[in-house]
Amino acid sequence: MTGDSRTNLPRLALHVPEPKFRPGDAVDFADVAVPPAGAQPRPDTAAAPDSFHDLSYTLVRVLDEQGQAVGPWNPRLDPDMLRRMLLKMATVRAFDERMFRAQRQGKTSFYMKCTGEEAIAVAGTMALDRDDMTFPSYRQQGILITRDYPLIEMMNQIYSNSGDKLQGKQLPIMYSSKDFGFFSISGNLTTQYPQAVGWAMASASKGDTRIAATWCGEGSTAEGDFHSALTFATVYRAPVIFNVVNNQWAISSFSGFAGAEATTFAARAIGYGIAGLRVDGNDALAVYAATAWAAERARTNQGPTLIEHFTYRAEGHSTSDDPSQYRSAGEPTAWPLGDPIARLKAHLVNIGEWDDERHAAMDREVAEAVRTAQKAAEANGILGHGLHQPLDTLFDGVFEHMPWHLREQQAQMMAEEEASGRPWARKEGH
Ligand SMILES: Cc1ncc(C[n+]2csc(CCOP(=O)(O)OP(=O)(O)O)c2C)c(N)n1
Ligand SMILES: [Mg+2]
Repeated sequence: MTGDSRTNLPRLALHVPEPKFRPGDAVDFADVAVPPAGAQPRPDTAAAPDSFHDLSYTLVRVLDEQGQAVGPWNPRLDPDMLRRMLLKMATVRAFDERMFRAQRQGKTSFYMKCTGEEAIAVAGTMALDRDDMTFPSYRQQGILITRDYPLIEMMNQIYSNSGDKLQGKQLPIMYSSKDFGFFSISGNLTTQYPQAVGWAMASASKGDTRIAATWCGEGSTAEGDFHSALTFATVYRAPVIFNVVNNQWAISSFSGFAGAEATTFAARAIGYGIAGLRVDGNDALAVYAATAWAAERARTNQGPTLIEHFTYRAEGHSTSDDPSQYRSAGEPTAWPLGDPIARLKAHLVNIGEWDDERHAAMDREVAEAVRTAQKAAEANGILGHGLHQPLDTLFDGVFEHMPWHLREQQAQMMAEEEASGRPWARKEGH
């Protein structure tokens, strides 16, 4: 570039973030600060947000390296609840494995796993009330599974088959269930944030007691919606929990492109004057305790909390992704916070409430439950095998009264299908 004659000044330059490790590099996460479990103070739920800024720069941790639950954040859950938490996390993982394979077998066009992040949705949901409203991203299938949503319904949606309650109108995995307090997933990143705040504000303005919780990835915090949501929430002290799932990657962009080199994602809370916590996202008990604390604040009109869950996306972004093209294969195993299922299992073993045989039996049980649901869902159809939603329903459910131009398009589509001689299922046929 020419045009500037002031040669006595330094030339301006941009900083372009670069991830530490690329394919083929040896991985060393020694510079990831992992404070000891139990070392972080737990403020009173009525404490002012500016009295615990340090909690946005550390990691709230409960489970130590020996599998003991330690410190003031220990939620002291009874063993039945811990076993239920483990079962739900194992179910999420088994479901993910099965549906990933189904995509590779051509039974669906798309799937997204949450491997390594199971604790965040499962423990977070267990710390909420059943009638609290959730506004998830696409990686919180653990919410539905924890609330006992039928696996077959999730699979019907993934297969867009004749049993799909969303009539094949959503991308696979973009579930929606009002009855289970699970807001429709949107592919447009972070739209759920202002929607959660709006819902929470409505709940408060009606004098209701239910709160909202929402989740987005660390990459999604770069969206404008994230910031306008936080502004509304702090101004009106909306009863909402903001979860930022920092799994280090946004498809092939590392967290540095969303600002991770400069500060933590939890510290975003400080600028807005809301409560911030940074939590070990692979520690189910820390996730539970942080969510319960934030829920208590919301329920007692102390306002919103932003929780950064520090974790690692152990597998690809989706079935359309190949992480070996942009990151080192050594990262998932070198990640210093371990595997959330293995850590909760070690804790249950440590307190004498679990063992390898029971764990193996549980794995068999969840695999069987997933297999049974899959068989039943596949009887309703898989991709390309005809048992899809009747074609003439394609235009339904958008407007209460279908406008003339859609009626015209629908009629044209049906006429073309009729003329083509292709077999297709009419609405009446079902
Ligand atoms: C508004 C918008 N921009 C871009 C995309 C494409 N996109 C889909 S997922 C994704 C990465 C999001 O990463 P992150 O927020 O970290 O969530 P993660 O996938 O890691 O859970 C991108 C860029 C989109 N869906 N919507
Ligand atoms: Mg991410």
